[in-house]
Amino acid sequence: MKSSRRSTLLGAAVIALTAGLSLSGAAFAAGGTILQVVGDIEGGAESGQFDLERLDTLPQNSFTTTTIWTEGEAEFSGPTLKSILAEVGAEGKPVKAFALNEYNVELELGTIEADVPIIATRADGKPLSRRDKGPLWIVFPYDSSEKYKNEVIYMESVWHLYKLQVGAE
Ligand SMILES: Nc1nc2c(c(=O)[nH]1)N[C@H]1C(S)=C(S)[C@@H](COP(=O)(O)O)O[C@H]1N2
Ligand SMILES: [Mo]
Repeated sequence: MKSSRRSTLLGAAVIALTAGLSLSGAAFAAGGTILQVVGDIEGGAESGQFDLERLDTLPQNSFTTTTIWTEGEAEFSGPTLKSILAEVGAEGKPVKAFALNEYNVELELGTIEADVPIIATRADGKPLSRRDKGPLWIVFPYDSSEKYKNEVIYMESVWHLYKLQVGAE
């Protein structure tokens, strides 16, 4: 009795430790949903659930740029925002981006181009950790044009992105 209780406690401790580690690290790569697209989408609620693997199957873009929030250049890569919206039948509809820290912003439709922005899944080929504004970050090629250096674009550069809400609320 005593020893089985102890092993139960030990098991609970191991589970708690594992859960703690997975929250802090790159464990999101293990297959869970990292982006939810909700609202006015086609194909039902499941069609709006994206894990990293599914994001990797969508049309990708990558570019090297500095950002006003990070040091030095990095090559950001990930699916285009447009390809995600197309995937769920949400192109041309209003879309609001939500961050884990409760920040949210309505995206101006005119800023969503064919290849830009991307939902960056990686910087220099490595998954973005929370410390690097991951696991997902809406990134524009800031250095490539003056049109990507303004407050609207900066506002839309949502890091810790986890949800896109499609359609009017
Ligand atoms: N997750 C998240 N992304 C965010 C924000 C935020 O608070 N949280 N702020 C936005 C705004 S309003 C701007 S202008 C830019 C710049 O934020 P900064 O004030 O930290 O430079 O990041 C954008 N992305
Ligand atoms: Mo801002």
